[in-house]
Amino acid sequence: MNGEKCQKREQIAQQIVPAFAVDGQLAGVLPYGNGHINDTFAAYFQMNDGSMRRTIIQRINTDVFKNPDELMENVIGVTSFLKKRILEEGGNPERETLTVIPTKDEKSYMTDSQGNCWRCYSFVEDTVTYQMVEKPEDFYTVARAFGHFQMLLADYPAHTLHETIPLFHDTPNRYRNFIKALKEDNLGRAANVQKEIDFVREREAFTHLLTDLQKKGELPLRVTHNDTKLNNILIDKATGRGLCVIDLDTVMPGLALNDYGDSIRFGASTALEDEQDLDKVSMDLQLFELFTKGFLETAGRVLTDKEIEMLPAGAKMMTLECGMRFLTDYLEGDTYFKIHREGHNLDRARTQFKLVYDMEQKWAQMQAIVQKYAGR
Ligand code: ADP
Ligand code: GN1
Ligand code: MG
Repeated sequence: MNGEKCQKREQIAQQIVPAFAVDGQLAGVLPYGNGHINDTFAAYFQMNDGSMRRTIIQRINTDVFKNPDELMENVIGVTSFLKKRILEEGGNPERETLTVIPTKDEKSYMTDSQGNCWRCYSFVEDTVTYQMVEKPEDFYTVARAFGHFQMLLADYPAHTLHETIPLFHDTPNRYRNFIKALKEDNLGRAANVQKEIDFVREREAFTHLLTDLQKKGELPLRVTHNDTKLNNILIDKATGRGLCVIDLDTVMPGLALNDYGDSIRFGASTALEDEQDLDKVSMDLQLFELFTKGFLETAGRVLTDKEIEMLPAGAKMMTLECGMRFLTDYLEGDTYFKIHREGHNLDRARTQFKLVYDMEQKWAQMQAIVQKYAGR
């Protein structure tokens, strides 16, 4: 661990953790998880009876989430609502959704002397997150959990939710941002990536498909998660089941297709999101089928015929959009997504475009699978 990281852990232990209402003696702080946006740590506590307990301590990325008060209001609203619904169903609200641990003065987050915002969650123990599906059948239970999450939030008062990132899945707007970054080309990187630029430009018309249908009233807005990748669900170690949907920062009104699509983008891939050997990257039809089955068994009851018909388009849209976002960030000098090596965002963009291409080759099979589980 480098000096800067050690200093940060020291600062978190001395200034951040003591602000939260957690019992026990702080024993240490370690970096945790693989998110691209927030800085996540696990804080370990020694309890009076000698046992250890840990909590999640997270620095909220306020470059991305500009209004932490509104963000935390959403998180508290959604988790409180989910806890009631989970209890009604006979589930365990401590494990099946996030629990915000307040500060000692009963705030949902604290601000440190440098203006950084920090929050604390209970650690959901005996769970694991994956960067890739390990056992195919797990992906089916993940689909059920994301579908179920959407079902549970179907009656959530959508008008009370703040829009934490404006135009988050407005794909035509993402395309415009990409063109702007390309025109500015502040780092002179565009010349390296002509093939990727052409790939995106050829698909401009497609970027409008779902937003146009929504504007025409043919696709409904629902309360959705908007970031349903596999590492945003905690999987129960004992049962292999999708247990707890996390990373609730982008819960906002959106399209059900985007939640379905983002899960396919990440979880139905045969390779990691940043794989450099593109021969390894494809969209696995078996995983696509398992996810489609699980999602339609749970969320399918409320989806309209049009939504079901458009599921493959949701998968392609989220993959193309994410690829555009990675490429835009590469052109802009890697200011949004955390990177861990040079060209990291470009590697990520390339895997997404390879997946889009592969979906285009498998389009008829994807549609047939969706119809097989449409159940009507
Ligand atoms: P980011 O927005 O950066 O993706 P997340 O909220 O998804 O941040 O957290 C990053 C990682 O930390 C998750 O992928 C998961 O592995 C882990 N994590 C987050 N919250 C919890 C929790 N309450 N219990 C256990 N692990 C968690
Ligand atoms: C980010 O926060 P995280 O790592 O779960 C991003 C998603 C992207 C994803 C790509 C708020 O998700 O939109 O799809 O990276 N989250 C935000 O892996 O921008
Ligand atoms: Mg995450």
